[in-house]
Amino acid sequence: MFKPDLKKYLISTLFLEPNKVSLKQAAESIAAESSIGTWTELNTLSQNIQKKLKAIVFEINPKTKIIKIAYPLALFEKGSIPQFLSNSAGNIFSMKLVKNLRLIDVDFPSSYIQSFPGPQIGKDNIKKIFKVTQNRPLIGLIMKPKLGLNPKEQANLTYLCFIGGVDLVKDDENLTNQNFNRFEKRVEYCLKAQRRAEKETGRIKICVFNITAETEEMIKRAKLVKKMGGRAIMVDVITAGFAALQTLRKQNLGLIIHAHRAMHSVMTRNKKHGISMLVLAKLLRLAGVDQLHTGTIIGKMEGGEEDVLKINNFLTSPWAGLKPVLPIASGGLHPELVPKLMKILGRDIIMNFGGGVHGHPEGTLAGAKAVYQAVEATCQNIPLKKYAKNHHELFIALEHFKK
Ligand code: CAP
Ligand code: MG
Repeated sequence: MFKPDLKKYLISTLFLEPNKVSLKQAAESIAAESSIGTWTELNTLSQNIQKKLKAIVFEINPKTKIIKIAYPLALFEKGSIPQFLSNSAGNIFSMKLVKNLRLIDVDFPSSYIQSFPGPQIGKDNIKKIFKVTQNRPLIGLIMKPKLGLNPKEQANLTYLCFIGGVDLVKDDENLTNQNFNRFEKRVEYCLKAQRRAEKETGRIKICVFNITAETEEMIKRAKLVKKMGGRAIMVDVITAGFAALQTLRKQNLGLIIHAHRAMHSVMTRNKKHGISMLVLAKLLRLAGVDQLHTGTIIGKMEGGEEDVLKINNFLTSPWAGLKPVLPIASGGLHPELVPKLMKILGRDIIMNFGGGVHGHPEGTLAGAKAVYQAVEATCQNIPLKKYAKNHHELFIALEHFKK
């Protein structure tokens, strides 16, 4: 049996349900279509090309329908995520002889990984920036409503969140540069609020601005954030695209890149078809995001414990010298969920709250305080109910969100 040299081959692990052909036949066709072959024999395909570039199916498990394909490294252009996707996650999903196909995992050779920049700042430096001396998760805030606030209103709320104990305040994924909230004004006002809050609290506070747009505009916005003294930007990495993200990363702006994954479920949600979030997370680490949404397990979005833990473990572990990425738990979170979340995901995360802060019956400031109190209590192993006895905001939040 063929055993690929992991330095010379890129390995794809796929779930494959064939359509009207055998598993072996479908697997061979996929390997061919995603490398040098097509639906018929080619007069143009020399022995020499085959020897150098043929992809090899080296494992087929008829029970689990999981197959493994080894791709010679020479098939790939180094440093290009679009080319990787066009090759190993492209036409194969359209083939009639495939009923279902899911790219579960990819193992990249070190030399391929090292042809990408990876995160410029990365998990450990983000934690250093915040001087998170006590080992606690960072607290992130998503501005709500998603759309509709004007820059002044957003800046006022940003200030309240920071004062309440939040570390990072970010735009929502669909807020970019609409008429009611112009990007430049938002950056100006929110950074003012950030500076004021930093002065008053003596703590580092960071606004994360959603720069998502076509590539040149996105870079313009990133540079504007930099010029105005900002420290972080957010990109909707799936909708903006990997190429755009790679171009942005190449600018080396020294800004934290927060990766929002809106639309990922089009690829990741169907367990039998598409591309797993783990594969997307690997590609995003190659491209160089610093922090990435990976799921909460217990919040409002789909995503099971095994999958989320696997992704978070990958992002925070060493990987051929590329910096680790900070995972973000987000979606449907509120104070009551903090102990459970920290028990499952640990402290090396950002916990993001939107509705769980702005939905507090006593307002955003109280909501931010309640979240901070929940984190404080959990870090000291104090049950929330007990802590809430002399922490009013947490008490109200626990009463309200349990409904
Ligand atoms: C959460 C959120 C985030 C999701 C993204 C939202 O708000 O702002 O975009 O968490 O999902 O718009 O839903 P709430 P994921 O806190 O009010 O739920 O992290 O799974 O990619
Ligand atoms: Mg959102």
